[in-house]
Amino acid sequence: MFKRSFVKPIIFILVLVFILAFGYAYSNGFCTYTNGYGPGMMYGKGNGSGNGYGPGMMYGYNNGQSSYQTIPTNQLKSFSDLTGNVAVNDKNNSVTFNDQNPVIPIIASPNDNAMYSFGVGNLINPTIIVRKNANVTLKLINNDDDMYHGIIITNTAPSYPYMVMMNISLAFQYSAIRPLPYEDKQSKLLATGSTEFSANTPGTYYYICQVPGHAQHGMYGKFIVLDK
Ligand SMILES: [Cu+2]
Repeated sequence: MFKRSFVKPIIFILVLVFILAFGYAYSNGFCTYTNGYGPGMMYGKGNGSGNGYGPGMMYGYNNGQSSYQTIPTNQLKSFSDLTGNVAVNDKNNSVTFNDQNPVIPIIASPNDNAMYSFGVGNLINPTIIVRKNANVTLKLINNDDDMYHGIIITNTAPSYPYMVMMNISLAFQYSAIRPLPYEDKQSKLLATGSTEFSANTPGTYYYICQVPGHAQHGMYGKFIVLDK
């Protein structure tokens, strides 16, 4: 008798605590990361930098390099031209950046046949290769006309689930660019963002789009850091 009378209240309290906890988490962006993304949250609120993603933009998180610029759509080609000591190998679909300070321009959704893809040079989702300790400048441009795209370099190998951000870790500090808006057709502008990081640990990594479902649909490629 004594025991039984406590069961219902305890269940009630547990349910209440759950609801409150969920509500709190939701109001704070649903979920915090503990795997190196810093203060970012899913459905991130940004950090007040006012960079136009608006509240509730999925997977917004900032690593201190969150702003984006726009360039005229007709400058896509010059933006994405490969510069420096670069070897493009279309036989094995790889691009090797031999410089110590490589600039890697990546096009999200390079054409209508490759919406869920990245383009580097004229290759689709190529293996990107850099030297050990390269100081990489990663530049992303979103050429899509109706989807956001971002990029993260991760240790986590495919395959990727729909909610990919919950299931990956960041390969290098700052090796990510938050999702960029799609083309502004009226003003003919494309959004670009960039980040810099040190490829300080040789190994095989992957670059992926963190927007839900995109990596699952194949929006990723290999990223290799050579050991010399
Ligand atoms: Cu994407």
